[in-house]
Amino acid sequence: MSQSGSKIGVLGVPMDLGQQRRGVDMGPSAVRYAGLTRTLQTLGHDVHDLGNLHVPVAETVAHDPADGNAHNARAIGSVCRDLHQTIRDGLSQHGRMITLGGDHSVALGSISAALDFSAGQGNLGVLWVDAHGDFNTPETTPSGNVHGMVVTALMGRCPPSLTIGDTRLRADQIVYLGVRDLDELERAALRESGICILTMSDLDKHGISGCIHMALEHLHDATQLHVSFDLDSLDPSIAPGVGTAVPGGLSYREAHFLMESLAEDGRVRSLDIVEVNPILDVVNTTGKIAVELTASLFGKRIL
Ligand SMILES: [Mn+2]
Repeated sequence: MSQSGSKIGVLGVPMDLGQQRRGVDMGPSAVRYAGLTRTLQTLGHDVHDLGNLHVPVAETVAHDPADGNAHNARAIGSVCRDLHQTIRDGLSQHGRMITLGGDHSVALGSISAALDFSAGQGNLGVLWVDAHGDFNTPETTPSGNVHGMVVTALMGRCPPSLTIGDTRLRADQIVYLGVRDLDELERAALRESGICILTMSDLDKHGISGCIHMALEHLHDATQLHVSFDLDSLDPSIAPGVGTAVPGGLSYREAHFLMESLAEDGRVRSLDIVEVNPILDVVNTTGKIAVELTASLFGKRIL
């Protein structure tokens, strides 16, 4: 990803059905307003903004008893099937795709697309950068929010309404970074999952450089990488505009060093920027940091 002059597609998904705080549907606008396209163009990239995918307004989505403990699952699944198709087409056409959320449930569409896209030609690795595990199921969730069930759904452990595309994510294909807040049953499930999880404690112990080394070592077989970046992975002091802020997150430089290292690695083909909530933000601080980190991922260097 460090090479300039490559094509990049950008797709907004104003999704707020996966959680209960209003405002995250304006995330794509906040990140565009902070200068995403201009910043990537400055780095020499050919940026194609595909606009926003249609997402029904929360107030118009009727409660569906069939969703059970996964609120809005059918509506979210329907949007994410459209998203899946658009990202698959986008990866073929532009080579690299950025998905602007919206809440983290959009990763159901973007990652399932990257999985199907890579299935014919190699192996996908996923770096899940998040304060949370997003590893609940309708059986374990304390909230019923689908943005907390995304990884389990990608692995095929959630109902069919949330199971998208043909390829299921395997435990060995994903690495978590930045984790510091897990629900009780979710923690037990993650411990048993065999997934490589680098918590904030691991970061304290090994440093960001050590953690990135471990993550990339774990994903060394992958021919292409997907980065799913939840802005709540950052410390709330530098990214206040998120729905579920947790103290003790990644620092400004740790996050940039991660993105710079991934740029150097060169395998990232797709990125999610999720959970930016301008209503909870302070003068678009979180939108701006999302753009700066995306620039680092796409080749911006200090020297
Ligand atoms: Mn998340």
